[in-house]
Amino acid sequence: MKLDSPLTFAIGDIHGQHLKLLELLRQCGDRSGDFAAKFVFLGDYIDRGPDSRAVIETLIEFETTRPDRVICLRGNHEAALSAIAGGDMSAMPSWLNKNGGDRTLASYGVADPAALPADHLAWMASLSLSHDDGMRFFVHAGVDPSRPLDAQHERDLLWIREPFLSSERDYGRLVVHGHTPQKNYAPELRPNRLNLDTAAAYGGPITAAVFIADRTTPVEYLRAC
Ligand SMILES: [Mn+2]
Repeated sequence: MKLDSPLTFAIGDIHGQHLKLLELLRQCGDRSGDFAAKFVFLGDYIDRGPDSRAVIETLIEFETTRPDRVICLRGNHEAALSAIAGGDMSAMPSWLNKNGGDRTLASYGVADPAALPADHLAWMASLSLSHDDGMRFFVHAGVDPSRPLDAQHERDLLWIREPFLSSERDYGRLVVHGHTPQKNYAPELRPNRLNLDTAAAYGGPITAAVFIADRTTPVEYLRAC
C-alpha cells in the first residue's frame, strides 16, 4: 500500500537493536515513497541491546540529512546516561547492572561513561521531552493525568507508568508513548493513548505507527523483528 499524503512515523523503544532499526527505516521509506515523511522517535535508543553506538550514529545521521522532519525525544535511558556522564554517579550502579548500560559501554569499547564520544553525549543531552502535533502528544513514558499537558514534570514524561497507564482521562490528544514493554510484542491502542514499546530489548520488534494528517489514530503499523 502506498499512501498519497505526507506521513508521520512514530517509532518506539530501540535499545541498541541496530539491525531492527535499519530494517524499520527501510520499511518506512517504502511506505512514504516520494513524499517527505516526518519521523518522531520516542526515546530509549541505548542499553540492553548489542549496538547502541550504531543506533546513535544512525539517528544522528538520519536527523542531519532530514532537517525539520526528524524529532528524537529523550528516553529515561538517555537521561540516566546523560546524568552519569555529567558527574552524577548515584545512578551508575542501576544503569550498569539493571538497565543494560554495560552493553552500551561495550559497544563503544570504553569502561567509563565520561569516555563516550562528546558529540554523542551532547546529542543525548539536547533531546526534547515531548512533541505536540495538534492531534497527538508524543512522549517517552507518558504524562501525569492530574496535570495539564503543558505543565508536566520532566520525571513523569521520562519515567511514569501508573497512574497514567490505567487513566481514562481525555487529554485532547492521543498520547503516543513507549517505555512500558508490551509482553505480547504488539502495540496497545486505547482511546487516550498508544503504547509503541513492543519489547525490542526482550525479543520483540521495533514498531512504527503510521499516521496521516486527518486521522488521529494510526492507519497501520510497521514492525522490524
Ligand atoms: Mn525502554
